[in-house]
Amino acid sequence: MRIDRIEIRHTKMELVTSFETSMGIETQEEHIMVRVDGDGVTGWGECVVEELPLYSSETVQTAWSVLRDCLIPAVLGKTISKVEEAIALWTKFRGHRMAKAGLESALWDALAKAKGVSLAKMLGGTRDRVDVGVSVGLQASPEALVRKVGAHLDEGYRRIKIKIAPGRDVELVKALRKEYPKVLLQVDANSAYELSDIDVFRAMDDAGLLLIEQPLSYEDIYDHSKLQRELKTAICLDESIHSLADARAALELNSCRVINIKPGRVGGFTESAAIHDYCASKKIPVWHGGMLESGIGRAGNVALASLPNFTLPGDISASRRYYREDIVEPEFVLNPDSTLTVPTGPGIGVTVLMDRLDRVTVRREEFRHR
Ligand code: NPG
Repeated sequence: MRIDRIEIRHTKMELVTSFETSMGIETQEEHIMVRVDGDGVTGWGECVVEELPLYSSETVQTAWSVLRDCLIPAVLGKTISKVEEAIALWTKFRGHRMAKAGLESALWDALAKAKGVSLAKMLGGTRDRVDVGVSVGLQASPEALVRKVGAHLDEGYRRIKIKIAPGRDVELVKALRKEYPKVLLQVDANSAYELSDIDVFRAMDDAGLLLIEQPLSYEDIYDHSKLQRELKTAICLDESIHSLADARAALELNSCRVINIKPGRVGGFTESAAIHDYCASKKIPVWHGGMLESGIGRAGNVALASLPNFTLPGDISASRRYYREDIVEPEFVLNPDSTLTVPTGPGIGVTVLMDRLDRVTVRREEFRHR
């Protein structure tokens, strides 16, 4: 496929409900949608950067400039038959994994469409439905959290993740366990604690949690190994894992027993699949994280989560949980067994609704090969 044209769009989409974590409160999501055209096919990808460097060091502005000045010039006008060939053209640029993942996912979609196969199939997916859960932000009180979780259980979600932050942790787990002793429950600290806070985690170690996600620094692997040694509950790393090399270090140091995979955080589906395969070889389960994606990113996430070692439910909820109107059709709906159906059409298998995409686009830039 010859890459003739690439377009990037900065989008702003209002969330149905605000989302509070230890990093702050979000009411809308700003991402970059990437469109690639070549040989009569169009591929779409979503770059999951945010307005401010709170979760990752990348932002909409940094990703925009790296896409415009480095990644797009590296591939525009080139002919590629595999995504690896595009990666080889930009691999000299260090970091900026979310920017790379946005462009890489659009290329995966375009190449899968050119071949007439689904992205899930092209990535090596083996399931037609993927287990999913819901990630619940910090609420005003433990009672409000219990009510919110109850509402999600009523919707059919069978796995609940809650956000914790210093001072808003053990009592939340206790309140939920009192009301829902058996529900599949996990907590996510988004790097808000230090090793000296170990008593917080000891206090929830008998709560039957599936896992404790990213308790310590977003740059740490070593201290997590010390914490994991002291706990029965599995630690899962998210922010600390940027690559296969990080995953290897984490598993060799026994820093965690589970890994969260987000293509944006690790630079794309290719690196995600490599981490997935490595974890499978070490009998370490993985699950798919979420970055409040629109239907474009969600479709890619569902495809990736259909690989066999994604054995824990992902943070990939139904479209309605995030946005009143998604920008793709069909939108993603929750099946009664707490799964989402993996699209089977070519590429990401959903259609981008251009009028809706136009309404949420605040800036657009187009690059053509001449
Ligand atoms: O369902 O997409 C989802 C949200 C899952 O909790 C979720 N994401 O830390 O994993 C996280 C968190 C997040 C969301 C982080 C947005 C950064 C931005």
